[in-house]
Amino acid sequence: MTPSEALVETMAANGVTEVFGIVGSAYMDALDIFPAAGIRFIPVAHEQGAAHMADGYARASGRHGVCIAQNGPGITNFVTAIAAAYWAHSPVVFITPETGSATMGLGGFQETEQLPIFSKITRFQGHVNNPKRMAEIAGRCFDRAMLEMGPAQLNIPRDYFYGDIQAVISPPMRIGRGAGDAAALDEAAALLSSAKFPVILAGGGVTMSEGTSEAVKLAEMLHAPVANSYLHNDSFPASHALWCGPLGYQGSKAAMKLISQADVVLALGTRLGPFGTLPQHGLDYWPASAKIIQVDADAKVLGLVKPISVAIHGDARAAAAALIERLKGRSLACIANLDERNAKISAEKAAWEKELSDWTHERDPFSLEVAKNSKHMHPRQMLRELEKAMPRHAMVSTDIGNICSVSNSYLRFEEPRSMFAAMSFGNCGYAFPVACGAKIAAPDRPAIAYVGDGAWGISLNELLTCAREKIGVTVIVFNNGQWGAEKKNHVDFYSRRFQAVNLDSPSWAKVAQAFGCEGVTVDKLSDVGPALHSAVQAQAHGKCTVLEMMVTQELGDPFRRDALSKPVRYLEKYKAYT
Ligand SMILES: Cc1ncc(C[n+]2csc(CCOP(=O)(O)OP(=O)(O)O)c2C)c(N)n1
Ligand SMILES: [Mg+2]
Repeated sequence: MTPSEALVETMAANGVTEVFGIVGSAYMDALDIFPAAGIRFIPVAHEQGAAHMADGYARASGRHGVCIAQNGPGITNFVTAIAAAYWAHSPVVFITPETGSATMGLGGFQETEQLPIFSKITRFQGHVNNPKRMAEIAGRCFDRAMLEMGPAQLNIPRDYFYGDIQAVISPPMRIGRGAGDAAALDEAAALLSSAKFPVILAGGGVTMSEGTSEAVKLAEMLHAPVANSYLHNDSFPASHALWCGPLGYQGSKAAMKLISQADVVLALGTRLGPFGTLPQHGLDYWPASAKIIQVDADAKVLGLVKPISVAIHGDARAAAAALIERLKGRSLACIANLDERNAKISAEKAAWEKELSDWTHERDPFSLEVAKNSKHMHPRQMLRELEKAMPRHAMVSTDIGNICSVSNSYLRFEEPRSMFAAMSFGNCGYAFPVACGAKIAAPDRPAIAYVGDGAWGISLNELLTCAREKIGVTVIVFNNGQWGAEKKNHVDFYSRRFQAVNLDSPSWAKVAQAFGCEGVTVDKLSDVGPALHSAVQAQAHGKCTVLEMMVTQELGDPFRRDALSKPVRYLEKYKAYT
């Protein structure tokens, strides 16, 4: 076969049915035969969108997301999205055709070294150094993306698509992780059985390992409250009596107050990322003296951020099942105070729900001032309406911004693979293309993106893709006329010296219509639910709708109070800038 055929056959062997990208001569020989291999090529507006879509596709399906682009600029356009996929543990295989091997290093057309650029944001880099090795190296990229749960790069000098080779297409190699070291599991079971106030922190690993039912069973056995790790609100069903909401920025006070009382925490499938456990709502909730059992499929993150007592290198689902086995029939200290703990769980949850319902608007002086004469909706009330109207089985992606962050308190899910947030990389422009990819992976589920009006400017070009490819997603654009999250820092630290934070924008509803999508402006709380409902119905007809929510400029708590300090100026000319 030819190397192009070997590549495409390897993709087919790995179950690839969709690939995102922008057409380019570098890989046209392979692209030509995609249809014959049953692969749909989805042309996008910007390669960043392609890689985000591959990320959303992978996160929604649990299968590889794949993208490809032209050597040089097409590939450098991938960078931000690949970094985001890296921190989201998304098994994206990104194929990077490179300058031809015969001219590499001469500074020809569209030439840049493509491996160093991605070296720190990729779990595996495969370089086809000889066309005869195309199938072997491509296959390894697909295997490693799953083994390491993250992006794998397949770099191919563009002349290596051509030639006559002998190739073996190996079947995919999926390596089971297992529950982890038996002695560590024994130790964890002993700690859990002697715990008086065990709490489970369910992370992304629960979702990725399809371990929800094991997590539920273990929680029920211990009657342990369960918190979601930051931006993994789909790691435990929200309707369950033991669910208490997410930790971290704009998370649940109930989760924070309950975990602060824990004597043993089971951190199940979470790296305990530093941003996700920062104090919030004035609560420094991390239980510093509790025993922490951490389970993760990546041994390198065990004990990396927080001190832990027991490290379990294993699959979250398998480890939970192994712990259930060990705890069966054992006497559990936490059963003695069951009623008392149950009462605490319900009381904290009820208190937080009441607080959220009463928290109709922000109450700091800036927010009160800007909202006073505004006819627009309060963001929190609008978010509550969206929560109430959220369809069953919805997948929601969220961007980076003040309102998207506040939405964390109002996003609850019953099933895994439902929430796709920008995670630790925190790039504005994430949510919309990710929702497009998720929709293509799961066409029967509603796909909804939450995006601030600033971040919308980065990503709205993919409306073209939605219109052209009939991708039915719903975008909720929060129009507050500002880069609000950054403006909040001007308010808190820079004496309201606003610079580059106010946005003058066209009607986003009309812009959407000009792209061939639906666009609706929503200015009344009572219209929020019905507008979401109609937009979700339109998804079935491949219609993308932008719901432009007109909201006040009030601002919730900032992202990084921890990382800023009041300005200090020594030079005379800057003295006024304090
Ligand atoms: C790509 C990128 N550029 C800049 C930032 C810095 N940043 C973080 S939040 C934010 C403001 C977001 O504004 P908007 O999308 O309008 O949402 P809002 O805060 O107003 O709700 C900016 C610029 C970022 N996170 N990512
Ligand atoms: Mg904004």
